[in-house]
Amino acid sequence: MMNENKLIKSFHKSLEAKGYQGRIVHARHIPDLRNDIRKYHEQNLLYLPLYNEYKAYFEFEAKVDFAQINSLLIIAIPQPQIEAIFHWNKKRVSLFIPPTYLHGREIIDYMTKFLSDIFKPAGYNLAYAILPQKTLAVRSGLAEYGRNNITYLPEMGSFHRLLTFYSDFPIEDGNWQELRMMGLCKECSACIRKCPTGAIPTDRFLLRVERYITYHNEQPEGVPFPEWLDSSWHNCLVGCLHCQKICPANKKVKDWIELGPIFTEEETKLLLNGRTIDNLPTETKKKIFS
Ligand code: B12
Ligand code: SF4
Repeated sequence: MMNENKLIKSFHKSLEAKGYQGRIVHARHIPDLRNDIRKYHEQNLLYLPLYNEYKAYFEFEAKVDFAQINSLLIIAIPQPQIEAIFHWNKKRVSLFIPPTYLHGREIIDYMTKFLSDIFKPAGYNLAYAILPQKTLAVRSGLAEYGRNNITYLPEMGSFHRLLTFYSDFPIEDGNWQELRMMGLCKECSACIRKCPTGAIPTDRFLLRVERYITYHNEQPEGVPFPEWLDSSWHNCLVGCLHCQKICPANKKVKDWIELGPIFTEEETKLLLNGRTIDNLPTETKKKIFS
């Protein structure tokens, strides 16, 4: 146990040195986690097309190539917004990409190595996990829910990415809590009032996914926006930031913006004309991929 305690300390210290946060929970809560989603599905409260789309996350199977899963490691990493700049009719137009949309694969690879460097030398294994992470983050005590159903941490607000790993690292049971809403939300309804589509209900906590701007703008090319979605409500290149930008718990992070690609007037024109990526000049292609 001595060595395990040392590893837990090293885990927290290494994360904190990077500005990250993490928790380790006992694997016996895996069925509880599944049940946290199943119970809403059984009451028909989850939007069925979305449920089916993300079934692998909600009805997740814990498969790893080591003998036994003993714990779940959940990590939160701060993430900025990215500003992409376009030029149109001699004007500069900034379009934002919300936190967590970019570089997902690189961050998973980076964190796999980061955590392996801590746990592998002691003989423990790790595997990236696909499961409902907001629920796990709140159950583990790492985060709290905002009314907008997004998770919040004190220093990062909602501008973070969650990552989960299965491990055979043994942990004593203890970190499993009731789902918790941020204290700040008790006296606040800014996100409810700001959301133009009414996706954040007042009669229940669970969001109305079918009203999300994000749900609709993440649909593949060719799927039209519903008629009720007013085009003036769009506020990002993809996703939505209405409720996160207005939120007082994001005061410290809401202006954290990193500069992304800058598209010239000519490039913007090509994109608006629907030119496919394969038929774009090499320089423009590079910007798109970045
Ligand atoms: C499916 C999904 C989507 C779907 C559906 C969203 C949804 N609400 O389910 C779509 C495509 C629409 C989407 C949109 C977005 N997503 Co998304 N999405 C996911 C995914 C894959 C699963 C989420 C999930 O578990 N949904 C199931 C629902 C039922 O769970 P829930 O929303 O947590 O609901 C819980 C609460 O309502 C709670 N509850 C019920 N009653 C009560 C009562 C009280 C008092 C309390 C406290 C709690 C409570 O119980 C429910 C179940 O536990 C995760 C990645 C992952 N692996 O987890 C990313 C993830 C949640 N998404 C993320 C992000 C950033 C977004 C967007 C903000 C992107 C954007 N800027 O536009 C939006 C906004 C989403 C929102 N407001 O919820 C991040 C969240 C980071 C964060 N800080 O929370 C994640 C974790 C991805 C990541 N790796 O970082 N997403
Ligand atoms: S805007 Fe207010 S109610 Fe909504 S999540 Fe933030 S603090 Fe909570």
